[in-house]
Amino acid sequence: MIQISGSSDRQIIDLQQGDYEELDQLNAAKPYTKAAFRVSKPEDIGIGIARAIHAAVSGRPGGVYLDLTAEVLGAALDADAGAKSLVHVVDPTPRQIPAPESIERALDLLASAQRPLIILGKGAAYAQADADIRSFIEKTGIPFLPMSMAKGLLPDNHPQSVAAARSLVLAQADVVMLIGARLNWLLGHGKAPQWSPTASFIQLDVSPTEIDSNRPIAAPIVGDIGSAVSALLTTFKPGSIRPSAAWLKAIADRKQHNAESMAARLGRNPNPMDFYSALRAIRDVLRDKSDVYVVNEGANTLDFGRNVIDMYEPRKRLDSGTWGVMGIGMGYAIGAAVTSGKPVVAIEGDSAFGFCGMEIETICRYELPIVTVVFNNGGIYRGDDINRSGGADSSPTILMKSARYDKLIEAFGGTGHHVTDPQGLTQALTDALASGKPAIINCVIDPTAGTESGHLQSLNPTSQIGSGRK
Ligand code: TZD
Ligand code: MG
Repeated sequence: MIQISGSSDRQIIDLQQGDYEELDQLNAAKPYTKAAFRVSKPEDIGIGIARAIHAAVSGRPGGVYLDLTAEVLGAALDADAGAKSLVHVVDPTPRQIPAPESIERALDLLASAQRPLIILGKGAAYAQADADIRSFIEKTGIPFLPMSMAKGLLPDNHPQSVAAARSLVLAQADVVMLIGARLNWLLGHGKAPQWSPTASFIQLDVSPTEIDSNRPIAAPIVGDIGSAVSALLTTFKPGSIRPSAAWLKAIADRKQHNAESMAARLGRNPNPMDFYSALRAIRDVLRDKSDVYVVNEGANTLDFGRNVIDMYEPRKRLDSGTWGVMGIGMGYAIGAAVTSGKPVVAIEGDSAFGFCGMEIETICRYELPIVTVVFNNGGIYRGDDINRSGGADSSPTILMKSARYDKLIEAFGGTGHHVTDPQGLTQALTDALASGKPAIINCVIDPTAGTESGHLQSLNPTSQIGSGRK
């Protein structure tokens, strides 16, 4: 994504003389973007756009900022400059072929493995090398685990998916191949106790500086994922890589055990609804609608949603991602609907929705086929927290339980639904998707059902406020 903006008068900004909307935008943007550029001369506009495109899409893609000074904005710009610069950018994503010996080294390591594992990150999904990735996984028989935005690269019901045995495979794999996935907090930094301290890692990444970031990588493959996987496929000798029978059996047993507990949780029908019974209803409606994009944010709403809603196609799930940021939901939903023309279901925590909910005006103005399901549990994580300081105000994590998010969209001509049970949710979601029009479903969830930080309680410090409370 390239963000283009005009800037106030440079001389006034640089001397901090106090201009209308004075801000040194270029420097403000630098720490948060992959690159930031400024165009100061009208004749440089084409070069500026070309530089921004190269920076945004080459290597690991990222957001880029382009600042246009008042002189550039005030000049009669060459109307074709943008188009010309696009022609100049012949191939913004040239292949980055990995070294052949890095391919051999990785295949040798995999051949030595008893308990191999492949982790697919969103880099693997972005690479759009779906057929080769699937072919490598199926030909080697290696179990794979998709990170949340790689879900659907191979369908979630693929027999080699080990999403349902995640903790077992992380702890016990002896050789791990990371494809476009980083060993960041989402993967426990690759460290014990989540991982075996003796596991060896292979990492496919377009960015050489990612190698050894958290743990030594025995076999780095630096290159674009498409070239790397295709080289692996052509160099690989069939039969040379064999996950042990004991490994596959241990995984199958754990998958079955976990699938049974999940089925039991999903099968319950508590009143009021909990996350599972609501997500079950959504899952069942979406099961045969693989064209639908799924957007998901929140804490429990995100963590449970990721596990319950299966994806069958790549790049169809958009969520809070690496930084766990709230407020991306409505923007992602609008982006997905506009660029694909396909329907979107945004599954939003009520707090998460509050960060971006006003975008429903845009959704209604453009009549986008977006159904927003607000999981209304009356709060951040849960709706029954108490104020530990003992004051009369409610806890700062509490939101209004009686809020009718469905009424919001009616103000803009959209359709609101208020549901309190899975049958109502099924009906409302089915109707809303059939209409192809903007809708919000206010989905009432038990305020006591969630946990602080979803599944990430280990990251929470213990509150000192009111800790001596009786
Ligand atoms: N601000 C921003 C921009 N990003 C964040 N991740 C947070 C604050 C902290 N935070 C989380 O990590 S999840 C969350 C916040 C505020 C909201 C969770 O409440 P929810 O979800 O209602 O969206 P559940 O279903 O009630 O857990
Ligand atoms: Mg909530």
